[in-house]
Amino acid sequence: MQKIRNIAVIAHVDHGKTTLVDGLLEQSGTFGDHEAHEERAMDSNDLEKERGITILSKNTAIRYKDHKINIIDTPGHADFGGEVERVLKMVDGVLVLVDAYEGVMPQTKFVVKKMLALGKKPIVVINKIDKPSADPERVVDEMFDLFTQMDADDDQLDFPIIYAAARDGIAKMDMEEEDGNFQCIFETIVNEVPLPEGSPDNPAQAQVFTLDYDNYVGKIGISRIFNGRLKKGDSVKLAKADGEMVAGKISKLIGFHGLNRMEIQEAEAGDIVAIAGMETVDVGDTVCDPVNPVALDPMHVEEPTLTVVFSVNDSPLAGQEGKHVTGNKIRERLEAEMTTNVAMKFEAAGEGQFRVSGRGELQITVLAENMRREGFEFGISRPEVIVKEIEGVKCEPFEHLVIDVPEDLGGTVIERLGKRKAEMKSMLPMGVGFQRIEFEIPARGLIGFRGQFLTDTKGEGVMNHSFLEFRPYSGSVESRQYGALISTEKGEAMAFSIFNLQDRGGMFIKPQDKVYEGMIIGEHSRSNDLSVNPIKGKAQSNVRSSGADEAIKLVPPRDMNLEKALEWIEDDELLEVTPESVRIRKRLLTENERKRASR
Ligand SMILES: Nc1nc2c(ncn2[C@@H]2O[C@H](COP(=O)(O)OP(=O)(O)OP(=O)(O)O)[C@@H](O)[C@H]2O)c(=O)[nH]1
Ligand SMILES: [Mg+2]
Repeated sequence: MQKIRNIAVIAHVDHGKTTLVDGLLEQSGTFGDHEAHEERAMDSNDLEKERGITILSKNTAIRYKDHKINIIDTPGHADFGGEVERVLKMVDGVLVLVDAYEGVMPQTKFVVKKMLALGKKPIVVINKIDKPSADPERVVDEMFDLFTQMDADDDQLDFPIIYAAARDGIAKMDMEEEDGNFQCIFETIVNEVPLPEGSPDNPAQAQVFTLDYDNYVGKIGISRIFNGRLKKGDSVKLAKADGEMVAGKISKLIGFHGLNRMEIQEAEAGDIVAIAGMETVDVGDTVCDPVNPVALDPMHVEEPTLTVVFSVNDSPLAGQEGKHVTGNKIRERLEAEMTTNVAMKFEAAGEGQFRVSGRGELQITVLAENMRREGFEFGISRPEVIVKEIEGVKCEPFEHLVIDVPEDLGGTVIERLGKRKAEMKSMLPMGVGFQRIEFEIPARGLIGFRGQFLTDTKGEGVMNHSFLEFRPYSGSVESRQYGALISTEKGEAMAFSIFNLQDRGGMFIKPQDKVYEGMIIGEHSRSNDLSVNPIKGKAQSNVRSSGADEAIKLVPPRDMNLEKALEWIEDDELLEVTPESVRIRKRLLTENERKRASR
């Protein structure tokens, strides 16, 4: 039997997980001498590269001496927290990273709690010790406090600590020591992480924790083998969550090494492999011995907390920029998404309307962004939190929110959050004129808050939140304070009119942008909506001289990307998303319709 160690890398967003995995691949010699690779090589899909975040957990394997170490890199963003929980069941130990300045953040708490509850062996990595503001001692204390609060057992509390600058390939076991390389990380993994339990001689049991899709072999289940052996061509039984047993055959077995996947003939207990050949495979399913099938405990999939409605685009500009515009196309695409993305749910919600639920705005934005890149055009409604009844009480999701703000702005932010039903939990100085304030807040109160927060803190504030639990409904919360500037005309926006409208509020459009009646072209500086004409040329001259037009000095428009726009809209508004544009509109396009509806 091989000497295998299975570990997951977990942390708050941006604390350096993927960078650390790069270093582990590099320093174990897994990349090979001449293999070119990009920074954060595991963040392999386009959106991950562009945004610099991990969206999907991914696994790799390295060799260290005569050990094979399977490593699963997980996403740190709270919206993808459900992934982390599933991944944790597949490993025997974890590297918990924490930024040497930022310290314990909401998602650190979330992942540490799950990891401890599952009885995993932690190795704490205090990362980014190179930062001038780094305070490793304070952060170690914070981690001890966190582990104690979360009922770590004695063995878990006795965690090894590694100090690292992952980006520079530096690590050491003591801050007083000279900088070393990752040798100490490999040694700690090999010495501290328990060997996998289970035996190759037992009947086969492998559990699927991630799905993948390949055009040639179809659906693939990435699985940890807990018992037995799996061979290419084996007949197996697939145990589903509902107890059903489906007969199947392993058409292909795929192993991992570094950034490569290769076909293998056989794998045994303890290892992590990809299994192809079973179209009905789902996350949590057990691939079992056909004669003696025993299912493993099903996996708990976190429930969605947020929902939006995707709809067929019915704006006056519909069909001009996208390839796929019909309800059928949108439905097919959403259905395909749900076959591999277990954290999201989807249901039809009327003619050309589809309710899509997930763990947060980012998860929904990532799906929408992928779809527009594939040529889709569609509308999206304002995100709503999912309210559910628990023991007869109406409950809604609550979040743990941490903000870091310049000291003189704390008051403003606290007041703002108070109106959104946030309850302050603590306030601490953070050095260099900043303070850290923690809150518990209904998720509803956070919708649309980020933009306001950045304005209030002049872009200097940092906010982080992660899901806490469902709690009784907290009554109404304050939402957007400003009205919309709504176009009354269809045509192309003129610089001259935009110039004249600038006093009314912040503009979202620039000259020559297409507009239509009912489209929102800016944020009014007052609370009411205002109808305006953005296509009026310069007075007294019917010649729209573009030369003269360009000479006007305009404030650059506010960049309303998909995420910002989604946060901004209200219930009576919609986003219009196409491969080329993100427009904001009123659901009801004419003023008459809106008046009638408001009566
Ligand atoms: N100064 C410093 N920066 C680092 C270090 N390690 C990583 N970074 C930077 O931190 C940023 C985030 O790194 P990632 O590796 O993407 O972080 P992550 O934890 O994988 O992030 P998510 O997957 O999105 O949760 C990048 O800009 C890295 O270059 C370090 O040791 N020192
Ligand atoms: Mg990452």
